[in-house]
Amino acid sequence: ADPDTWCWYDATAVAAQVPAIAWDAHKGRRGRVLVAGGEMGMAGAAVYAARAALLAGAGVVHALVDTQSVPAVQALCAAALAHRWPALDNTSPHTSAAHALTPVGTMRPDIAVDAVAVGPGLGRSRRAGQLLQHVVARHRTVPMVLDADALWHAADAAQTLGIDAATVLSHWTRDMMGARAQGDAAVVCTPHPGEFARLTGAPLPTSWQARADLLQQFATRAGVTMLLKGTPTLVASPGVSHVSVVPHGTALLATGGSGDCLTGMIGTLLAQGLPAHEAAVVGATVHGRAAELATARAGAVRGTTLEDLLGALPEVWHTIG
Ligand code: NPW
Ligand code: AMP
Ligand code: MG
Repeated sequence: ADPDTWCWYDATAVAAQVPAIAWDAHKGRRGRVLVAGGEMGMAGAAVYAARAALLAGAGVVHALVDTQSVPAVQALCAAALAHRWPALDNTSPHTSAAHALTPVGTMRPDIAVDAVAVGPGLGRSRRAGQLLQHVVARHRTVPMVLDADALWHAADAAQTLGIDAATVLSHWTRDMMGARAQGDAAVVCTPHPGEFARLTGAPLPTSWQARADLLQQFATRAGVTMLLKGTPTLVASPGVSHVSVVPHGTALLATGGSGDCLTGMIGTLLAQGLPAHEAAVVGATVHGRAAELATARAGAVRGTTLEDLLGALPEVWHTIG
């Protein structure tokens, strides 16, 4: 690979980026994260994102989920505050919902968050698309991670409008003042290869150099940090000349819900003030190293679950670097 393009993993540099938690911190100072998703039948995705956000050190996690998913969140992540999806105007098609939304009842408007993680288990309904637009519009001033079905909606909107998905993401994530146009992009998108292919409208190239180039171009056009999952994971950002490579993880992660955990972790790192590129690299590193530790503890991938991944996180945070 071209040495100017690639930034290989540097454990010391990654460790130095982990935000410190002050000894006199209170819960409002350790990062307040909103996880939005979890439609009926996929409460688990929001639960794993919320649990991983807490295990990454968040002080407060809010979960904005479908009404039917609230009991699962309360039972399986009792530390999170659960909120129901607002009732939204269902008369406008979701592709134009960015422009015309009528939220009827939502999270209390005085609830402040430091970062938003949207997409895990969000679903592909028009209602889910409206919720996405609502959440993105309402929280434009805080950093955000877009994953899973949030990316499906971006690809769907692109197809419907006949424009490319990078342009859709760019519009969604900038306010009228172009707040995110300056400096580091405070948005991270975390597609797996299938989701990235959906965003670009073309199969993923097989060569790593071509993948990195495509990811970098997409990140630049969209104005967001792009984390392409895989073995290894790649991270590209506008204004960052190299593509970072994160070579950690085991096939323990090849299981439903593992990406949702990563999304929650990146949400916390963003909430704690890490810039987008660093939040993506640190999140993927710790996620991958927790999988390695959990696999080593068990002696094999088979028989390990996401509970083992989450259980390994404290030691990874403690020993990183
Ligand atoms: P294939 O199978 O290889 O031919 P989707 P999703 C393709 C929620 N979840 N890794 C693949 O093609 C998520 O949060 C809820 C993966 C297939 O066509 C989302 O909201 C859970 N896929 C929602 O489900 C636990 C790859 O992409 C397609 C690939 C849908 O998310 C599970 C799959 O992608 C899940 O997280 C790769 N390396 N390469 C819960 N417990 O609540 C190609 N593909 O259709 O976006 O589905 O990722 O499951
Ligand atoms: P998702 O497909 O959204 O659930 O995300 C899966 C996560 O697990 C991503 O962070 C992938 O990079 C990681 N992952 C999946 N399979 C493997 C594997 N075989 N080895 C290492 N990491 C993996
Ligand atoms: Mg996923």
